[in-house]
Amino acid sequence: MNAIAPHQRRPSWRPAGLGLGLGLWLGLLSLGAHALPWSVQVRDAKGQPLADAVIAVELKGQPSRLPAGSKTQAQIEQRRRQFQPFVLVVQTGTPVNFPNFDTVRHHVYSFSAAKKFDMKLYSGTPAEPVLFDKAGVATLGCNIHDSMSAHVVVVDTPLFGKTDASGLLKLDLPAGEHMLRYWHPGFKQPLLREQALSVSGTGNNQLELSLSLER
Ligand SMILES: [Cu+2]
Repeated sequence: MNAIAPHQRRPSWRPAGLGLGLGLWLGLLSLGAHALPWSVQVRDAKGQPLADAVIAVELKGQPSRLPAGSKTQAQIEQRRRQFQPFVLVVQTGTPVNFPNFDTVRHHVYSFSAAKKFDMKLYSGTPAEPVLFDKAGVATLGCNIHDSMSAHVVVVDTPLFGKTDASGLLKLDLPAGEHMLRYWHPGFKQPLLREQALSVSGTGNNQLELSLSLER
């Protein structure tokens, strides 16, 4: 099972296939804007598709945290001595649970500036989730199992996703001049890169992104 993404908690009466938070969607309606299909194809410098690239779009370059009182949560499971998923993307302000489904105990920690925490040896689901309240990349490990690793990428927008095995991600975005932020586990720095993103109301909104990974 994967993380509980915000879209999996979408109330049934909401328009299907729309990757927008409810408040944002209502806001767009009131502005008369509408979401357009947009896609990004991510490849490495040799042209190979890159899975697990994190893509986040800040509308008009405006950062936005998870609204107070939101029920959105996410999780990274521990199964067969692995974190699942390997890369989790959440909006700033999202609580993340770390349930352990293994029979062995794990000790999950992060030393990253974006979020430092330390959950000493435990079984089952810790009572309190970890609140990711600052944008950035937190790299997780387990003190017992050195091969366990995962990343929580915290972004200031509800418009985000990860590329699939073919390096592709589709989002619905309103036309305008936005800010694109992206990251990949192959980056050495825990910093999202950024570039301006223009979404056209009439054109073909497909972006090709080529990433040079520092291996
Ligand atoms: Cu462990």
